[in-house]
Amino acid sequence: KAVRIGQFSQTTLEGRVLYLLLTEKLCHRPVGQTLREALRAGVGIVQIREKSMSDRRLLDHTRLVLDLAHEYDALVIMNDRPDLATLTQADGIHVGQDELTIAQVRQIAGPRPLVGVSTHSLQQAEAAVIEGASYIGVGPTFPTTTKEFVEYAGLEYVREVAREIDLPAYAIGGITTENAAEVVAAGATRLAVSSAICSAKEPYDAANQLLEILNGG
Ligand code: TZP
Repeated sequence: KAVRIGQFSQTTLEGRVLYLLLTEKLCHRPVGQTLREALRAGVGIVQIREKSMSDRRLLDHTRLVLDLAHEYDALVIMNDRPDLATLTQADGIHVGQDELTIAQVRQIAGPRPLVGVSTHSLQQAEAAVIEGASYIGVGPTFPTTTKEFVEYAGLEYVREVAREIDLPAYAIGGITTENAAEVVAAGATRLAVSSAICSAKEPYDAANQLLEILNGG
């Protein structure tokens, strides 16, 4: 479903409360199987996050992920690659604070795709709103081995965003089936995870449990 927001035509994120950052190397099972199980459980957004694939492989991988995700009506976001997102007609692009700005991403990819931004402070979240982000990542909430950080924004930042920011916001960083309830109690209504699903022995069960927690179960 597409809605018009200013000059941008955007796909709504309504109901897409669980976001999977898919990284092949983190997967306990073959990546396609991991993804299918996560989608079957109800993951609504998948980010392709591959730091060491050649562009050719990444293009092939993206096409496979797009086919599978769209079968389940999920969206596919490319980490940091507006060029490849445009070539593959992916649904969106995600950038960090040190990567291209939203305006630069739009110059390359045009008005169609979603553009998400990682934020680590309220000031960055407010800037993302002003710059026209489609959604923000909010973290890191807990220590994680998936990415190196010097500082953790923690649950306090989740609380601040819940109070102050009116944009789809995904808490991220070290979130697991064990601690997700604390994040939801702090006000998160959306979660983004990588290892909690990718590295799980049963990705379907992990995604299902996270969704139950998000839905108050
Ligand atoms: N950005 C903030 S935390 C993070 C990224 C990409 C890693 C999330 O991975 P995990 O395994 O869910 O901690």
